[in-house]
Amino acid sequence: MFTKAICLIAVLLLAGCQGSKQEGQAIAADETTIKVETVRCEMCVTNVSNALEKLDGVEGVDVSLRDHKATVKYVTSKVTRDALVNAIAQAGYNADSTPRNEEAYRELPKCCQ
Ligand SMILES: [Cu+2]
Repeated sequence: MFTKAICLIAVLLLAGCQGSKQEGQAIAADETTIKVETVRCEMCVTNVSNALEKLDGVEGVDVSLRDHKATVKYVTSKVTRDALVNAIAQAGYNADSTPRNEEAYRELPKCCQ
């Protein structure tokens, strides 16, 4: 009887630990805002959005043409903020203090240059 009670407590404790671990993984998402000053038209908004959305771990992107900023929701265990900034720069747009990739910039549609 006593041993059974110990076993039951041990099982409950174990289940409790696993439960809280899963909760921790579920809330590992963050939201950040990145300055994208060279975004000038809807095509730019699409280009920047696509560059971010193809990254694994990005859950939501909102690029504001008026405010020149990209708001990104991402899973911190899958992708870093630096990787988000780099993806924008590689698409041909300045991102925060990271300069755009000039080659990618030259390949943008004329309306975006
Ligand atoms: Cu454009």
